Amino acid sequence: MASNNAQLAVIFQQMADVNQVTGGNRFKTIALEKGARVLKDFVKDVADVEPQDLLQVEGIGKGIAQKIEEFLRTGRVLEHQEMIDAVPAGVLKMLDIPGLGPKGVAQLWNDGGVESIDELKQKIEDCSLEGLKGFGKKKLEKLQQSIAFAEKAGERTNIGFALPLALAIIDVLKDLPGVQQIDYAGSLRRGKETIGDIDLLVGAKEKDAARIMDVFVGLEMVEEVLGHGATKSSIRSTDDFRNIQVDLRVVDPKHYGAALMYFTGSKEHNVKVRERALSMGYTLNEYALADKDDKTKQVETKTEQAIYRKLGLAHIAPELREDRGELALAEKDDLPDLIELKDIKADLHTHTTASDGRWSIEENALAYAARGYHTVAITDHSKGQVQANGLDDKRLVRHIEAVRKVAKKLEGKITVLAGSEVDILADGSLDYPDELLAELDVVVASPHAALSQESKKATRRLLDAIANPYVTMIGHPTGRLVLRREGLSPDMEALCKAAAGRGIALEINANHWRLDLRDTHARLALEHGVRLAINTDAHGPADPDQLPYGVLTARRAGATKNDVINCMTAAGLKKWLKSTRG
Ligand code: DGT
Ligand code: CA
Ligand code: CA
Ligand code: ZN
Repeated sequence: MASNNAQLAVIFQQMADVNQVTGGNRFKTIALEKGARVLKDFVKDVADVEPQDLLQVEGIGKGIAQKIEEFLRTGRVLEHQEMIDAVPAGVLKMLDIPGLGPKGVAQLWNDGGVESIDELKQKIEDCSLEGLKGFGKKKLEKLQQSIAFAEKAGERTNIGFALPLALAIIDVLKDLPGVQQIDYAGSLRRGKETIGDIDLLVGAKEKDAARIMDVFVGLEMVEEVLGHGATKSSIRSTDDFRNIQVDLRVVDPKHYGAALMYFTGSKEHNVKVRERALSMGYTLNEYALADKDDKTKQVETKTEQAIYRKLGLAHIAPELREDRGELALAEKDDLPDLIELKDIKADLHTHTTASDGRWSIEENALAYAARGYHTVAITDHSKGQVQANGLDDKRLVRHIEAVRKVAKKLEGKITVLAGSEVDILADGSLDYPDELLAELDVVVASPHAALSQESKKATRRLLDAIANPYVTMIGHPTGRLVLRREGLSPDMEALCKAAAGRGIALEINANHWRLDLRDTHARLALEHGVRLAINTDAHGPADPDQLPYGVLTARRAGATKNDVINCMTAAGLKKWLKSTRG
């Protein structure tokens, strides 16, 4: 997503939230939310669109267009800042509590006199919110859990926020004079689902370092400079970029490989590599692999490859550097040939305006055709998802016809499959009868409700879904939301065994809020011979861009393209889908 669009989407969403908290005009909230959604999905950067063309875009009215224009001209929206200034900062922070929402925040603030998360915790504790409308005992207990979960999540951020920020900064720095190499390192390079801070590394000569640092701390996305030194500086990014800490280190290009290896981590991986180096008569630090007895004798410094090679190891992909047995595999040259983004040729879990998506069947399919995919499955929600406009049995029948019609029209361009994301109800039954599921090419069965069910019940529920003969895969099996919701904790081993037995797939939902299966679960699935699916669950045009997060998660699990059904050829996929129907 272009960063102007992303920033504006955040601004409009925040304005919509604050407007609700302050009891502002309802239509204004709707217009702002719509603006935020449209911008999120807008493929072109708004800066490249003529003002009069902007007004032609569905969902962008005069008010929104004026604010976009103001932002492009001044870098901010004045009304946005005024709105934020009018509400106590602690009240705004309460908007981040999962499951509360702007209306709840307004209620707590106006009628409960709560002005911060700490106050809220205190008042729940001493029962002084008793009798507050809409906040019964159960609701308050849930709230308490959400706050505790959010606190445990601490200062980490989703990879989906960290990666775009890192790329935006690199985009500016890479062209500065003297910059010979530049990479993001740390947990971001390892593709972890959450990031503590971003570690950037630049290879440049000492004489160029000061100027590079000056540009870095002066970037427009900088809110606060935490440190400004000759070879290391740290900043905290603005609200629009989620206040993420970014460290930048400049090293001499001669030491770049050793430094990149060191700052990529993980710490645990580094420890194992260093032990190996010592046992072979070397020392290893962020400058060099050197002779143990004479440290001035640097053996390798320039590239990671060379250092690993000297240590008798094949190059280990960053995603595998977690001390999960990768050294033993590298020693035998037995590392998996990890899946890459370009291997993905199908998306098997997508939505359209038939349920809660923001594009038509044809718009969806054409977008995937343009990406070079050979297949897309249309999998709208089932009737249990009332808030998502899920399809009842009758509507599904008509929807299948509509999908078949588009499929026919686009024959030769892309294969469009008729599917459903059918709800796995709390008791393990599916939201459509088998006769209806039999009409579909792809059945993604997913849990959406009752996500705090105890583990045994959750296992039973998911096992029942796996046993259904029409199910192609389980979608986002735990229903967790990264840093927001714990989700189900089923016996993953039992699910993997059952899925392997049925020959069906388990999904890695690539959306950065989900990443479900998570890396360790996906690894377990592979150990049991279960095929993985990597789907984006796209609801609109910007969502297919979530794919990298799913692929990184699969790489962390050690997946090759042969493990992932989305990498099959069109014919291979067709055959595999058939095989799931016994
Ligand atoms: P994060 O930021 O919490 O998501 O995780 P990382 O892995 O990015 O950790 P961070 O930012 O503290 O440090 C970046 C890398 O630098 C880390 O992965 C390994 C390396 N590193 C940092 N401190 C140490 C240390 O004390 N010992 C070793 N061996 N490596 C370290
Ligand atoms: Ca880090
Ligand atoms: Ca760091
Ligand atoms: Zn979905």
